[in-house]
Parts: sequence; C-alpha cells; structure tokens
Amino acid sequence: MYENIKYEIKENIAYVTINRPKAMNALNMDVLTELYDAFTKIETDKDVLAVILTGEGKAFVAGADIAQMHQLTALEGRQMMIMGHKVMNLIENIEKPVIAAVNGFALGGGCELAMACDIRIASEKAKFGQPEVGLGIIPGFGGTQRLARLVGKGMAKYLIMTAEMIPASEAYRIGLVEKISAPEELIAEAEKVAKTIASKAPIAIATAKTAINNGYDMDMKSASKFEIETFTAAFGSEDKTEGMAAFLEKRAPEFKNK
Ligand code: CO8
Repeated sequence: MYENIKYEIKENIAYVTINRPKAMNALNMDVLTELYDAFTKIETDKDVLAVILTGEGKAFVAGADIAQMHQLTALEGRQMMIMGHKVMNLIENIEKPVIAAVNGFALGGGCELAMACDIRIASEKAKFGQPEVGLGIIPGFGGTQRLARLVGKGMAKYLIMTAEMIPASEAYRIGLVEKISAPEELIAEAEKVAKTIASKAPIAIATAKTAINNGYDMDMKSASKFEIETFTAAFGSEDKTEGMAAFLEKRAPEFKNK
C-alpha cells in the first residue's frame, strides 16, 4: 500500500517504519504524504492503543531530502515546509501515545519528527542534531520551537547555531530523549513502554496527552482551568468506574477501547 513506509498493527500497537534506507530515510514529499495518511488512519482506529515510529537501517531519519529541497523554489519549499508541519502537528496531537524508537541518525527533520512524538527512546547508536544552518537554512518542521520547549532556549540555540551532532547519551542528559537502550533491544524496549501505556485507560491516556500539550503553552491559571475540564471528561468515563472498582475488588481492570 505504501512505498516509503511500512505500516502494520500487532496486538493494539501500530508500527510505522520509515523505509528509504538508501537515502537514510530522508523525508521527501512522498514520505511526508504517506506518514500523513498513516497517522490519519491511526487517529480514528479503535484497535490502535499506542504507536511506535522508527526507521529502517542506519538512520531514524537523516533530515528532509536535500536532493529534493535543492530543486525547489522558495514557494515550493514553503509548501513542503507546510506539509512537514502538518505531519508533525498530526503526530503531536492525535489522541494516541506515539513513541519514537530512534535507531540511528535523527538529524534536521528527523530530530524534528522525533520531537513531535510523545516519548523518545534512543538506541545507544543514535545521533541527534539540527545541521540546517550548514545548508543555509534553519529547522523548518517545528524544530526552532519544539527543541527550545524540550531542552530550553539556551541549549536549543547552542544545538541549532553550532549544528553539532550529539550522541544518545548527551541527548539523554539534556532531556531530548527519555530513555536509552542497547541497539538490539530498542524495539523490545519501545514495545514494553507501549504495552504499559496500552494497559491503562485509553481515555485517560488521551486526556493526559491533551492536557499536557495544550496546557504547556498556556499561562498557569488557564492551564489549571484546562486541567479541570479535561479531568472532568476522564472522571465521567466508564473507565474511571471500572478502574476504581477493579482496585477496590483487587483485580485487574478491563478498560474499553476508544
Ligand atoms: N537528504 C537526501 N539524501 C540524504 C540525506 C538527506 N537528508 N542524508 C543522507 N542522504 C543520502 C546520501 O546523499 C547518500 O546517498 P548516495 O548513496 O546516493 O550518495 C546516502 O544517503 C548515504 O549517506 P552517506 O553516504 O552520507 O552516509 P554516511 O554514513 O557517510 O553519513 C549522515 C550519514 C551523517 C546522516 C550524512 O548522510 C548526512 O550528514 N546527511 C545529511 C544530514 C542533514 O544535513 N540533514 C538535515 C537536512 S535539512 C532539514 O532536515 C530541514 C528540515 C526542514 C525542511 C523544510 C522543507 C523545505
């Protein structure tokens, strides 16, 4: 069905694998379009409780496709950038947890893609960076904004202005990734996290994601109010009744799929 990505669902987990290893999984318009399509399907698929996004081969994603960008006019570049933003925003906002299993290079648009995910688990071999300024551009798939929000303004400026490539250990130290794994255990580690999240109440997971994402960009007073409203949605759910009953009856809860 897709030419540039692999997509499958196993035991309520969707696996999306970017599959252009010869070009280090670089994001061209075709890859972006296929990612957009896959995540649009995931958004409303009741069988999907968590997503693992990874890359085939040596790279997670080594950035936007430089060969393609080289040919584009400013207007065409803008259109590609808008498409990139659409993909990142979709991943960031769908009401399902998305885990980036960063297997190798996550550079430029690849680092930006990982940052649009909810949780990043990196192989010890992974490398991160925003090399755009060396190409005469700046991050254009949300990197100037998401990197600053994840690691702070100073570190984001350091990484973007120096274009330094950092190892997984440094990415972990600065809070760009949440976990590090041995390369051969990366997918198993991501599955462990995905299954843990999938075992919780889906409505609570969706509500928590919405509350954190939206509240983060609000002032504290508005964010508190927003938490009250989102909490109320979870509190009124069948899963709340089931989760609390299961605790009191000393049994495992049986949550409903979304
Ligand atoms: N785009 C296109 N092709 C790429 C890319 C890329 N980003 N990265 C690697 N490739 C290709 C190489 O050209 C090479 O192709 P070929 O075999 O035909 O020569 C193949 O992949 C293998 O790459 P290397 O031989 O270079 O492999 P190495 O192991 O020596 O190096 C690196 C791996 C370090 C990942 C190296 O390939 C590299 O530095 N890649 C470029 C990284 C980069 O600069 N990324 C940022 C791109 S800019 C960006 O992402 C902007 C996002 C916003 C865009 C807005 C839209 C307009």
